[in-house]
Amino acid sequence: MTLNPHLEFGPEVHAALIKKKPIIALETSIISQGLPYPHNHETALLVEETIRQQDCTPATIGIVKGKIKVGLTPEELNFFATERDVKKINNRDIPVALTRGWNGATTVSGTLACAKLASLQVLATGGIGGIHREFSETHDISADLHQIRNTKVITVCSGAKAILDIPKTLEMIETLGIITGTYQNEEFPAFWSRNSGCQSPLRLNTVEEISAIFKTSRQLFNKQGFLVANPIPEEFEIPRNIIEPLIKDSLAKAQVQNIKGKELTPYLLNSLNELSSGQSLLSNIELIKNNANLAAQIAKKLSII
Ligand code: PSU
Ligand code: MN
Repeated sequence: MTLNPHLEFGPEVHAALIKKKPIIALETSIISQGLPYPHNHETALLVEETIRQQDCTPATIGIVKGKIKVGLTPEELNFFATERDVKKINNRDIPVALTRGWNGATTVSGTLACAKLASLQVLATGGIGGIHREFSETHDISADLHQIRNTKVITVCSGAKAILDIPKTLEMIETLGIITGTYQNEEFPAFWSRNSGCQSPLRLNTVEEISAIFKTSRQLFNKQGFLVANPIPEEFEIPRNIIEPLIKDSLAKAQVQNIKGKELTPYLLNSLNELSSGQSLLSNIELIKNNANLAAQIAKKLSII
């Protein structure tokens, strides 16, 4: 199926490639670093099932003993959910992880790089990384943004995580030339909340429109990402005025404890889960499922145009 010696397809993905069934790429960092056990395992299974119900095939991507696995077996998925010290792998880490034979959970940037190798066209996640709020001191910008810019894949997410500086993240997305729009809404979403206070660059009305824009981009450019921001369903959102003070408290705690780099995003997500008594986790799970569902609808459209 593939000439790339570093890629291995799981049986379900292999069969889908032969049948030319639409495939959705999913990341593993959200499982290993983004959500606590057992919710991470349950969510990973639910998201895969959501995609199957749309007659598409899920391809959860991770690095297993130095191979890029596109489509995990139930045992491998369980490994990523239960093993506590799986490394968080972004795009730059992949060659090192493969050469050293590591296991690694891929972030959006790592997963996109792998999805491109496997010729997949759509990825679903919760929220992408972006520019952190303390940017002027730390210069912390997620590798997700540059990889999205470089990869001809549609990334379906609920915006950038609200722990970030959303206005600055939107500026950077524009600078990088990433097509960006909100599905059926005017504002850019803020992960747990439907609104961020920032106007979205574009309102995207239908999956037909999303597929058609992606197709046009592919005909024009070798590299151009497409970010589809899908607001969390209203019944599961946490309004901004409720989540924002908790974000501020979590950021202050992270600063006191000197948490930086790759540890920062998982630390903040975990702290918010505690401070919101599990509410942020419930919302996080619902928005991921919702994104998987939209990603599958887009992938089906893409397969017929
Ligand atoms: N979406 C979630 N939870 C997560 C992530 C996304 O709902 O934990 C992960 C993704 O893997 C994303 C990463 O790429 O967080 C961003 O981390 P950083 O800010 O360190 O680049
Ligand atoms: Mn970072």
